[in-house]
Amino acid sequence: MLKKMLHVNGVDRMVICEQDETLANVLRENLNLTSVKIGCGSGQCGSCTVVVDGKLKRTCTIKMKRIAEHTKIVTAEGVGTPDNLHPIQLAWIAHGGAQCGFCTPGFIISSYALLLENQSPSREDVRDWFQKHRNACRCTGYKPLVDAVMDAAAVLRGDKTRDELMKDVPVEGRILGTKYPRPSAVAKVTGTLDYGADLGLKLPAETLRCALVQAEVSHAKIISIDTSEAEKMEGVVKVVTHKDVKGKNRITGLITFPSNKGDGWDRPILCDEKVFQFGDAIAIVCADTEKHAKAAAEKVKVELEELPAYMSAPEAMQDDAIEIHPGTPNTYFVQKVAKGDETAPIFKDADVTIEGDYYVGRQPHMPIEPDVGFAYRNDEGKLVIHSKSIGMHLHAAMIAPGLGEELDNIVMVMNPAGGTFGYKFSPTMEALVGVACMATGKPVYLNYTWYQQQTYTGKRSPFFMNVRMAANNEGKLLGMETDWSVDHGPYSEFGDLLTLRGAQFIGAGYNIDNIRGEGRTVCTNHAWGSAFRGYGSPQSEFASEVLMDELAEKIGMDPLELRYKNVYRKGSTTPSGQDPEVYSLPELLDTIRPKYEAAKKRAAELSTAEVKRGAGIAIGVYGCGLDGPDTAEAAMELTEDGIITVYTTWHDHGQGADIGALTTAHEALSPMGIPAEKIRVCLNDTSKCPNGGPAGGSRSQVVIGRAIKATGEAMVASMTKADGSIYTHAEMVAENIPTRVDGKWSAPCTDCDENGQGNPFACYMYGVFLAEVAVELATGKTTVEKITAASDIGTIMNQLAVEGQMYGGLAQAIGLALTEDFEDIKKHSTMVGAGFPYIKQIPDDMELIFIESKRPEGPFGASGVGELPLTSPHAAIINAIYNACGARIRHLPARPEKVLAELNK
Ligand code: MCN
Ligand code: FES
Ligand code: FES
Repeated sequence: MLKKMLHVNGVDRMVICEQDETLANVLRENLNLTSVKIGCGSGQCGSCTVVVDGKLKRTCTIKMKRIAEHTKIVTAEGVGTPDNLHPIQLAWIAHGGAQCGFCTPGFIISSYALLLENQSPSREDVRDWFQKHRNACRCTGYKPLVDAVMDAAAVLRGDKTRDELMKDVPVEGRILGTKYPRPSAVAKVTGTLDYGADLGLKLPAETLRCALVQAEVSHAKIISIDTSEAEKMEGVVKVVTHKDVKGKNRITGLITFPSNKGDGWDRPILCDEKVFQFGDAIAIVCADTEKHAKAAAEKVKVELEELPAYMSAPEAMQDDAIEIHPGTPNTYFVQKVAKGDETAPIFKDADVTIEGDYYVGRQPHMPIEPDVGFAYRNDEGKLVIHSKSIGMHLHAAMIAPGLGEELDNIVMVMNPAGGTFGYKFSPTMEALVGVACMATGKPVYLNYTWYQQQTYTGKRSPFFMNVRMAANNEGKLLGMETDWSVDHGPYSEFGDLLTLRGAQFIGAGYNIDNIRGEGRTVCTNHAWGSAFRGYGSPQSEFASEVLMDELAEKIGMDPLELRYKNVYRKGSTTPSGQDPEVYSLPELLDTIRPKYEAAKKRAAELSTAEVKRGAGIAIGVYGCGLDGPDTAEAAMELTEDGIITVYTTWHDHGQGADIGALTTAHEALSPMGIPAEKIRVCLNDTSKCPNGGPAGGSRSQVVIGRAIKATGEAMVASMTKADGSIYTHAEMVAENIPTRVDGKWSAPCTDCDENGQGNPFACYMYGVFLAEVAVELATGKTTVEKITAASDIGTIMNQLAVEGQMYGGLAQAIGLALTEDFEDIKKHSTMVGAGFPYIKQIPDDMELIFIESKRPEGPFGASGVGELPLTSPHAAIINAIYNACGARIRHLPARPEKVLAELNK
């Protein structure tokens, strides 16, 4: 142990700790400075950054023995406070720099150090600084962060006032369509918002800390599990195995379609008979400290008989492959698509046909915050589970039978989350902490390392696709044939639904009268398939958007004009036969056309013998909602203090559920003129919130938005007197008028049938993406120089939220196109190894253009936005690479060696 005096945020603080403890842990645990976040834990993300003796340091890798007595430390808490914000924090709010906010304190302190050194940085200086100091953000696409630093610098220099900085924030009146900051912004920029790991430090002392015993092979039979040595280790209270699970020990995958050959009960909470994938949980050690739990986990002996591991769909589909779940074929679901006439004769007679094989792989979500959760019994005896769940009611139903706990006896709470991007549509650790709490009778806490986050949470499911198109010489599409295999990993969770996305979105955006195709869901031993932003559309539309470019070349048409000829207009139908609710693609293409022409000209001018430039486009379409009559419920309550609280489960990944719910409620309540400050949102607790449904499929603004609107209208009706004046709370109570009202909305939609035909979504999002790239011929390295996105997401409810969604999604699309992967479990288990896009990989030049076609079914005309920027921009990038240098990439990511190999062909 050592004792040191540190000078922290202007005062001397004494710390007593182990020699080998990290500075990050000491700041967090000994000094309660929880603005210091632990993301990667290995110096790759910058979320633990503080200023140490005037220099920026990532504290997760610094041992206390290297810290000198009286070292001066500044953390985000020392930069500004909620009632005295520093200009950097204010600028972060003004530019919507904090989405999930997990990276925010690290960026703020990094900017603070930069501005101490350089009061007038250029944008490139700021970008170089964040790159050098490894400040990583997964939500914002970085551009708003550079905007914020530039503005903060101007305020610090005296070139701008604080009021000028906040000029776009309305102080009264309507907030719809403005840059009104999200309610959580101040807590995020000051580092005072408690995420799961911060709450973990504040749990009762008796809370047990958990460590997992995990499989290190991908497929095996379990012969025995010996916990005897581990049980004797210091501090260990219990080693929990499948034998301690009261219920079925399975998480149900909630099979959507009856033709699915599985029963959905395929995912063990704790492995009993078999290991199905690398990282599968076999036991949970519960101990007094995390260190003791981890040490004991090493001592659990698991005897395994390894089985052949099928690490891709084609491998698992081989005739001699054994069944991964005995009794269920590895190909367990088939989805057909049949629209219009048979396609074989059309292909036979068509002027032009074209065919391509495409692959979009196992993109990892890579939130900066690793998965974290805890569980306890409340005073009513209910099992309360806190996690990053973005589907609390859904997850309770998925885990209750496995735990052996009545559904009514489970309360789910969502902690503030540092990004999920969809992986939390699956339960991850909810059942694990539930089991551990039930088996020990104590509160329990579990925090994954970033390595566990990467290797043991779901990933985007790879699609292996073959697509054929037939057209006439004028470029009119006549027919399409598709075939796709979905590698869904070992667990069935929504795998059938994902497979349906191939039927709905290969060829989306174009009026194709005749389609035939078949897709299938395949069980493999690689990482289980969970939802990921875009959910099937980035795979599906990659195939059709790259093939459209290939078709344009074959016909001799410009790729934009070929698209223009075929996009949805009145009378067109989607691949599932639905009438699109608005027809904005021609206008979006018209908007992009001059920019595309300019981009092609720029590319020709700037290309050199060594570096070729090019421009490419793609259209993107995605539906907002869960298929069919997707439903959400909400409630509102007026309390004595005059506050109206909105209750629903609009789960906040980081996208801005709070600002979405607030803006929608404020607009719905506008006949009463209630100021936004008088509306509170409560979104994260199933014991308080009616079921709004999960935050997937960019559904919340549309579906929950409509439920909030309906509730608001009911509230206005209740609170308005006959003479038009408004009741106070006391008057309502006196007159026995209920102060709480409920509201609900169901989409007027139908599920798709066995041929993929139906009206699954009430609203869609539409976009056209233009990418400009530079390809180094010697290395094959591609740089995205600029992205322009023209989008129609209906009415913009909040400008900061929408722009933030677009920038962040575009950055993820660049990652998907060029670097991101989780194929190689070893190599891709770190942020750097998996191709996480840092700031210099993302262009500062991103241009957003919006048209706002009011959606008939959307609340106040709004559609969704979250997934639009990850539908197809990666296809635009791949098309731009071809335009630049003639290398046609059909297999993502387009890492330099792949581009080089194509160039050398
Ligand atoms: N919005 C708006 N105007 C519109 C549409 C939306 O202002 N016309 C706002 C909404 O109020 C909300 C945000 O934009 O703040 C996204 O709304 P919506 O498209 O309805 O999506 P959801 O709220 O259902 O969010 C989920 C969606 C999905 S499916 C994933 S995955 C995702 C995403 O949004 N994961 C994210 N965005 C993310 N952003 C961050 N920072 N982190 C994630 O993990
Ligand atoms: Fe320290 Fe990532 S750099 S937690
Ligand atoms: Fe940067 Fe979420 S706001 S990681």
